[in-house]
Amino acid sequence: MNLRIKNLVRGIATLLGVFAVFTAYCQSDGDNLYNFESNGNPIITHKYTADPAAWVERDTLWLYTGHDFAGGQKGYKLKDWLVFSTTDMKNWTEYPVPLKISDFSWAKSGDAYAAHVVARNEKYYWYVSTNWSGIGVAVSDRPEGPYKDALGKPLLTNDDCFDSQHSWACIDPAIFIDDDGQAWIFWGNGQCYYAKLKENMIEIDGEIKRINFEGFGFTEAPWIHKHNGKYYLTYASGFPEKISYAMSDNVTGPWEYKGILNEIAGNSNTNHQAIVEFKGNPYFIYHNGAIQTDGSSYSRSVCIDRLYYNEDNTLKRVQMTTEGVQKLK
Ligand code: FUB
Repeated sequence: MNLRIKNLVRGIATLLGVFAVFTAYCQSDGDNLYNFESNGNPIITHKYTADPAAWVERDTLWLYTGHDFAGGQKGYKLKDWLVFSTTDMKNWTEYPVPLKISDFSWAKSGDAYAAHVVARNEKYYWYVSTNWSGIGVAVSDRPEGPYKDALGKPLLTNDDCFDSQHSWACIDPAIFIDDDGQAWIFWGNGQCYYAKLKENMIEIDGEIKRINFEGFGFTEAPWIHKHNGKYYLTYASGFPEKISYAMSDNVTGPWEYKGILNEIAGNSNTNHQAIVEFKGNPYFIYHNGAIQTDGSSYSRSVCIDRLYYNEDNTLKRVQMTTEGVQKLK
């Protein structure tokens, strides 16, 4: 065979090899992906999932959750966080465990409490609460991870919660990136705090402030979103928790209390909401204790229902359903 023919044959063989690997990759889900369909609420029934946060990117909704232990627990026991994705709200993929509390060497508390993931500058940042060890941030190049501690120390600690005395005050981070590109972090238990994040997403920029307004019965789980130019602060109030909300024309307030958004979520003391719009539909994502009767508050399950606005931009009270949301086309 002359050299030209040899090179041609080698080129075709390489192309065929690449094609074969590519085809195998597309056909297999990989050993570590788990595909399932949701049949109403709770949407995930093979594991206990809590404290949802969601992020929408192109045609995919990414769902990040905490991971409760099975029934009969006497307190919140969570050691890792989980990640799921969907393109139609019915068919879901679960990825390998992307982040564990043990990935934060400084988190002596060992509690993988509520978290929030956002994307910025082609990286994904996972803000986690650890109960009394503070709020940390992990980073990855891909939404599904794996993630690595970005700082090697907490981003925020109890010292930053200047008006709080209890050990679990520095929890439940919620990130909001405004239309002008400024990223904000909100967090707290009992008292609600907020601050700017620097462009690098791993440093606080300037002063930490506390939110307060008439009617603000804040327990935990702040979440900020924007709709039609209005800012919405949703949060857990009371205990057992309902989700309440306030509105403002600015991300820094002043806030006006608007009422209850979601009632106590059956069989769970906590409720922890996330609000996102996906393919034109606003969704209210939360957890309840519906799967197992001896699990209740400590073996929770993520649910999704629709969120609706009134004409004046206020929110209609959420109707929690067992049917859940419809499959998207
Ligand atoms: O999952 C532990 C804690 O329970 C979260 O940090 C709170 O929001 C509540 O859901």
